[in-house]
Amino acid sequence: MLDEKQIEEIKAHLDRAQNPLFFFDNDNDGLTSFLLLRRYIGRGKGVVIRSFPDLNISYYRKVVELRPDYIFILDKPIVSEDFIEKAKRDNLPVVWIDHHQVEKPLNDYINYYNPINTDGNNEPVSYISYNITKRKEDLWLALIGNISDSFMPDFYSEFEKNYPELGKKNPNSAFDLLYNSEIGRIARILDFSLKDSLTNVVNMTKFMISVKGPMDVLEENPKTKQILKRFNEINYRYQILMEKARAQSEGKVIYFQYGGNLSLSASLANQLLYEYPGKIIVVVYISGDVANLSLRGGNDIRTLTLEAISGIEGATGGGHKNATGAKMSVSDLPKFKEKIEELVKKEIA
Ligand SMILES: [Mn+2]
Repeated sequence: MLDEKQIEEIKAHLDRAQNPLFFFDNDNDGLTSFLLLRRYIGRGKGVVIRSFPDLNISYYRKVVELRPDYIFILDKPIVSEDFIEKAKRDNLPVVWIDHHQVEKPLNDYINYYNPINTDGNNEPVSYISYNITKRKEDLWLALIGNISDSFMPDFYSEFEKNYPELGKKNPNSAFDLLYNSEIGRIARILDFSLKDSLTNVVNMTKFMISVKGPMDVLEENPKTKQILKRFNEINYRYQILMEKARAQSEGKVIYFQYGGNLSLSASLANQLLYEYPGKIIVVVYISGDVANLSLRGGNDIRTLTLEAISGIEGATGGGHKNATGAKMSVSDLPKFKEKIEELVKKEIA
């Protein structure tokens, strides 16, 4: 976790920012981090980052368009050097809060906060954000971000006391809550609503900035209609993919490949890991010539991922010790699959 001094520094940045622009990662940890900070200071705009693996230079157009006096970047492991250079030239302070393990060095210009560099732990950015804002009425949002990133926060008992009907008694893990409780259902609704069109994501974000409590997300009304509709559509497709993936779960490595116009890899990989603990999960989404992968399982999936892509030209990958992503050309997939099998075998021996 960040230390007291770092938390105070971030608070001071937020206080100084009159018109901040928040860039956040395209998942529940990124979304709820933004919501926690935005609801705390009551001003600023948010932009979801859909470029992978970095926040790329094309997003600087939002800075030009919205003319912020501060840039906050949440839950994104890489920011393009051009983006930072432009911010520096425009004299815009950049505050970057992340929890991914990344290779140094970073540009000195950035105010960079990462718990890994403080005490070695990697609590989600939503956990850090909650510890900055400490707004009790937003505890449920923080919990959604945390369990979506497979993290069980120390404030769960407080949540359960306030919302006994949404939680679960003595959950085994964060994912136990994600898949087997009402707050988990709300988390899954938000996760899929991030996969809607940009216009609908903007509307969802606006709704979430002023939402009173978790029950408001579940209630069907004009404001939640599109969110719930999108959830039902995607969940239908998602359940079919889960069934297909379960059907190929015999080996130590569950390798599941699919296509279509929607990537659900991170969600699929998380649920497969929950249902098949001890296995190595590789979920591959194919879009044209490009394969996007989500990997889970084992003691250190990060090392395994990096080793498996090391011989493949143009492949990128990284993330956490327990969850990674990778990207490569479709033609390199057989080689990658073989390498994974080989590495996993070696580890067993
Ligand atoms: Mn994230």
